[in-house]
Amino acid sequence: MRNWSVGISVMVLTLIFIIRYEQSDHKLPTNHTVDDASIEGESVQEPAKKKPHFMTLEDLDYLFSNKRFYGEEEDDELNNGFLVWSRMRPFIERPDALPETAQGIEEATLAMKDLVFLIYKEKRASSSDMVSKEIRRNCPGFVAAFDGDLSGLRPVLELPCGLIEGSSITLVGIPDVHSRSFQVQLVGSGEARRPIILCYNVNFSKPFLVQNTWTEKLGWGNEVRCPLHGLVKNQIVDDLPLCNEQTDRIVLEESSNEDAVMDLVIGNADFPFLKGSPFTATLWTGLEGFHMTVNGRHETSFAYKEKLGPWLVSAVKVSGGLKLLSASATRLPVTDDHAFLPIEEKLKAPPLSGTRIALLVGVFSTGNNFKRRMALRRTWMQYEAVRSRKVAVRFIIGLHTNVKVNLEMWREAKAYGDIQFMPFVDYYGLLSLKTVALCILGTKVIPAKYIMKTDDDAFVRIDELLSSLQEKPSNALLYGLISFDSSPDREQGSKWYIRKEEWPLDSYPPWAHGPGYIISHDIAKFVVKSHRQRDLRLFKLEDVAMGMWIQQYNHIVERVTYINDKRFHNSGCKSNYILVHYQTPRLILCLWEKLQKESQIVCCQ
Ligand SMILES: *[C@@H]1O[C@H](CO)[C@@H](O)[C@H](O)[C@H]1NC(C)=O
Ligand SMILES: CC(=O)N[C@H]1CO[C@H](CO)[C@@H](O)[C@@H]1O
Repeated sequence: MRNWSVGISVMVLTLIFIIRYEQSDHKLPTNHTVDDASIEGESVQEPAKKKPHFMTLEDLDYLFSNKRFYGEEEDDELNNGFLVWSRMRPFIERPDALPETAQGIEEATLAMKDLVFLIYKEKRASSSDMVSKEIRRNCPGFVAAFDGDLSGLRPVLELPCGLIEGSSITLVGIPDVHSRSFQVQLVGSGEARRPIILCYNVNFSKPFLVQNTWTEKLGWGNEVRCPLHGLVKNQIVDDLPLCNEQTDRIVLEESSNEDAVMDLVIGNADFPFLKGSPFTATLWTGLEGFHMTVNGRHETSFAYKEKLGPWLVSAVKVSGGLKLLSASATRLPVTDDHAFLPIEEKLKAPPLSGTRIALLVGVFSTGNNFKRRMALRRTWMQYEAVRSRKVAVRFIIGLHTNVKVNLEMWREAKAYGDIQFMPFVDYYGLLSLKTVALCILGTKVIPAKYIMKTDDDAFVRIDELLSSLQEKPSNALLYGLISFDSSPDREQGSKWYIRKEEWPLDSYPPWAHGPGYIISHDIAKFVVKSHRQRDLRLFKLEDVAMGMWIQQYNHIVERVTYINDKRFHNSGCKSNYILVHYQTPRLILCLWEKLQKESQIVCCQ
């Protein structure tokens, strides 16, 4: 009886929500990735493309309007994760917005709608005792497919929660004896024409390997071809060359006679793939790019392209002249089971007191970095100053394009209360919007004397930082590892490449390195106010952008203090640190243990 009434009330509420949404001149919600029986009956049409619609808190309220269903308590949880969301609107809708903004907002709006559908679906399933395993196990740590499952066009592997640094995909197969080529593709999620985050093409005609990306908007990117053709010879990704030297040698031995080339291929062990011979190929994700190992030898590397990071991958496709024997992916992002297990009280963010705190730390993170966030919660977020609310730590996260990742983040936000969602998808080019969001958070929501920006792979010694801050000015301060004399990277293709239109001058003003810097409250206030008045430019490198904004502040106040401290390490670790960067979750736990058990400020390797 009870189940019945819950089911009906869900249907009624869903209908009300659809009607209200229709009336409010918004795009109708569609079930992009979720099939929901109660929606499928409706005839839903995609309206023509409009200017991206910023989803306001009011819109979110529509989506979550259903207090009777969720209960007041969950409604608060909703609001807790969206404290900056609606305040971001004026900063996002400016005409000189960063290039990725429109796409970022549009995709986030769709992602939010998909998420609401999934939450409805889950609630309904659990209230009618049909809790499905599929919903519970959103993010598997390992997926595999063997022989029988591997035919046809559908992806050979689905990766619902993307890849993280250290994930790997292993394919075992045999190129056909008459194969001309075969391809492995890592595709993203989203609309019908999914982006290709890596297309790996093995071509036997020459032979060569080609790596590239594809998006609907930009088409194919700049390919990397092995054997290399001169030019980019010395480029490295995560300390690895773009192509294996032995593969490169094929070019030198190459003959103009096609038959001779064919003989060479079949008999030449220097090309990693041989027709008719089984291979084991492992594609793994580093910090900077994808790497391919074939039969135990590193063959190729490919730097991640902007907006096409490994976290966006949602499936592996294989095509061409190849018999695939097995495919598997391991070390995928998994979550703690926050939704179903009791949460340790000490891991939850202490409630806000409302009074001004000493320090707010904003940790820039991204959707599927579940492990990294848990590592911080268990380590430096346990400092007494954090537990006693003198310091607050919040993760600043954009939405993901995959609904399952968003659902996991949603659960995580509810469980720990330390996540602030951004109204856009987490593209690298939008990082400085997060910086603005952090300034809003530290001035309007959690007022703090100092505001710090850091990353989810950094370890911060909060105690040492606080005592160090004690003797620093309370106003007009930038504190961290400061670059006083640096210039824009004009090398096309570099991750830091800056066009003249973005920054015409030959040097940057002083700026502090992104893994960890601290600003005083007045600077944050200035940043928020001046952005609202559009007096400040947006710039895609968030740490340099902060330096530019502070320089402008300095024109007004003429007394900004820049304090450089070499104990902030922006790459790697050195003992007696305040902050270290590029630390894996395992290293973060190790650093904490060394501090706790041995009172030693030393690195772990
Ligand atoms: C393989 O290379 C040949 C010669 O360069 C080219 O004509 C052919 O289109 C390539 N095949 C694929 C699938 O890329
Ligand atoms: C309205 C709409 O988009 N419906 C889709 C919901 O999802 C199913 C399965 O994924 C599709 O077949 C429907 O077209």
